[in-house]
Amino acid sequence: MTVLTPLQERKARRMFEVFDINNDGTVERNDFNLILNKWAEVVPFSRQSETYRGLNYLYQNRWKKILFFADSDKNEQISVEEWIAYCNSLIEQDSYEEDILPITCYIIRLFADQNKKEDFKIDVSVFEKFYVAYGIDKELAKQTFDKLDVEKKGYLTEDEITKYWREFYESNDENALGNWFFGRY
Ligand SMILES: [Ca+2]
Ligand SMILES: [Ca+2]
Repeated sequence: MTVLTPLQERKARRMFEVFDINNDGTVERNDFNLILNKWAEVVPFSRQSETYRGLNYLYQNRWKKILFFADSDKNEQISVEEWIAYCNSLIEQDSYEEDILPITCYIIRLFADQNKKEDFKIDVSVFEKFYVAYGIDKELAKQTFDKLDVEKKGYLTEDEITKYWREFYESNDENALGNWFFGRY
């Protein structure tokens, strides 16, 4: 069994902190509902929309999988220890593309559709919305965006975002820029 390196564990803890959006010390279904409602607010889209139903479906599936694989004591809450064990198994199974990528692409495309652009560019204002949806300080969004926009283009592409997210999720390289995906780690 692989064990997370200290760097990977630090990032797993940061991810837990981000997903525990109501800050009650566990990740539970309600955190995902709150995140979904935040998306509805910041994108925005209505709670009666197809978009809401689509994203809700992805989140509920994700939550069911998390419960199944991570909730060892079956209390429908994920403790930080359960989360870390879960992240460990995700890396072992190399499941980024199956578990994580679909929701990310769905969200990026929400912004793309809204702007009617095919090759969507994520500028700092959209990046700030990502952070607001996860309850992270906007100021940190700007600092992080500047770090990630290495070529100083003023935008990030979908490919760059998904590459950084993947690095956050699984990289063991201290110098990987994606480590900063959620502002700090
Ligand atoms: Ca929580
Ligand atoms: Ca539990």
